[in-house]
Amino acid sequence: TLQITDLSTPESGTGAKAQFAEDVKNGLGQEAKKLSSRYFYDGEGSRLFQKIMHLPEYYLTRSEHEVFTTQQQTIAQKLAAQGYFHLIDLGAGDATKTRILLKQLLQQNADFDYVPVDISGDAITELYQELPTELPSLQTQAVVGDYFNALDWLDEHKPGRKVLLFLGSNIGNFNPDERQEFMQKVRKHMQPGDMLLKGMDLCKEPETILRAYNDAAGVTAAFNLNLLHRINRELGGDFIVDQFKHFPIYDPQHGVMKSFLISQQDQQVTIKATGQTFHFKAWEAIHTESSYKFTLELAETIGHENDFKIQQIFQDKNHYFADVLYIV
Ligand code: AVJ
Repeated sequence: TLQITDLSTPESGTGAKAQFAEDVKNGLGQEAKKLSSRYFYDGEGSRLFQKIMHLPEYYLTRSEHEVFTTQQQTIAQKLAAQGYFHLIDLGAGDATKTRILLKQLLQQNADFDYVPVDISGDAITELYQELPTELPSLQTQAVVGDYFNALDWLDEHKPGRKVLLFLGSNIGNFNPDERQEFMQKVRKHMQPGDMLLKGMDLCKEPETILRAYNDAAGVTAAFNLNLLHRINRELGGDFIVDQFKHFPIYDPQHGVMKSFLISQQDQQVTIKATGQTFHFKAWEAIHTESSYKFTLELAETIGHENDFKIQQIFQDKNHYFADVLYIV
C-alpha cells in the first residue's frame, strides 16, 4: 500500500517565493555577498544535479553506491534487529540508494514501513508511480514537506521506532552551527534504540575533492550559474549570466569545499522582486555553497555532542565515503 501525506500548505508556493526574494536581498546586501545552496534545486538545477551524480569526477555518489551494494546485508540486519520500525528517508529524492536497502530488507522479511520525505512534490509523485510495481509488498507512507514538519506529523499519527536516513552527504551543506542545530532537532524526535544512518564525504587528497566540484564537462559550473538564471526567471532579475564564472576552492584545514560565482567585470544587476539594484565590482565574489568533508573522529564527536553512539561505520574500498550508523 502507498499513501501520500502532503504537509505543504496551499500558500507555500507564494510564501516560498517571498522567502527566496527575501534571502536573495539579504545575501546580496552583505559586504561578503552570498546566496544559499538551498536554492540550487529548481527543475533545471535538479536535472543538472542528476548529471553531476553521473560525472566521472563526482566520486561521492559512486562511493556511497558501492557501500550500499557491498554491505547491504549487514546494514539491513542492523536496522531491523530490534523489530518493527519506520524507515524515514529525509530528502529521499529518487531513492536510488534506498531502493537497494529496501530490496534487502524485504528479502530478509524485516518488519518495517518506508517513509520517504521530500520537499519536492514531484520527487514523491515519481516514487508513488514506481515503488508499487518495483516492490509490491512494500508498505509506504510518503510525506511531502519539510523534514521537521514530517517528523512532527509522524510522532503524532504514526508513533513507533524510527530509523532515519540522511544520505548523500547532504549534511555537508550545513555549516557547523547549522549541523549542530540539525542534529539536536533530529535527536529530540528520537528515543533509545532509534537509529540514524548518515552519509558523510571524507577528507582525502585535496585534488580529488576539488575535481569533483570542477568537472571537465562544466556541469558543476552550469549548476552553480543556474542560481543566477533562477533569480532571473523567478524574481525578475537581469543578471547577464555569461559575465559570471564558477570558482571552486578547497580549504584543507577546515575540510570544506567552497564554491563562488565571480563577477568578471564591474556591473549592476536589478532584481524586480527585491526592488533593488546590486552593484558588483570587477572580480567580486558571491559565495554559493560550502560542502564540508569529515573525518571519522569528527563523525564520532558530532555523535557524542548530541547523545548518539556510533554503532557501525560502513565505507567503500577507497575510504572516500562513510555511511555512519548512529544509535541513541
Ligand atoms: C547534494 C550537497 C551532497 O555538496 O556534494 C554537487 C551538491 N554541489 N556538486 C555536494 C553539489 C556541487 C552535493 N550535495
